[in-house]
Amino acid sequence: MTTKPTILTVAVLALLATGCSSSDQQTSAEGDTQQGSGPVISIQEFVYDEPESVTPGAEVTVTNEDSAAHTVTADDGAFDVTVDGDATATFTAPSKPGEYTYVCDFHPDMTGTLVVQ
Ligand SMILES: [Cu+2]
Repeated sequence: MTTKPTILTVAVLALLATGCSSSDQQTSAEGDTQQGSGPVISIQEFVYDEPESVTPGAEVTVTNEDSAAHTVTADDGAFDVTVDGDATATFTAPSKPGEYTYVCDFHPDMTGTLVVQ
């Protein structure tokens, strides 16, 4: 019974060595850079904290620090995204410049304005 564990150990070590030699690190580094540079709407205690403006067609990240789910729903339907509690979501800003008022579907008192320019 001593040979089988030895063979398994060698196999696992070989797999680990293969995984370490891949180029995964480059891919993840690029992804982190893109995420960090985009506009963010953060939601905390049922209040939107929005950027001054975003560029047309920008990917907007929505971070929800509440335990309750919220939505970012444009009054004219230009965008609509649901963000679960303690979660993050993204949506694409309208391509047409303007001021887009939005509301939370679940909490009508939550309102904001997305300025696209
Ligand atoms: Cu809400």
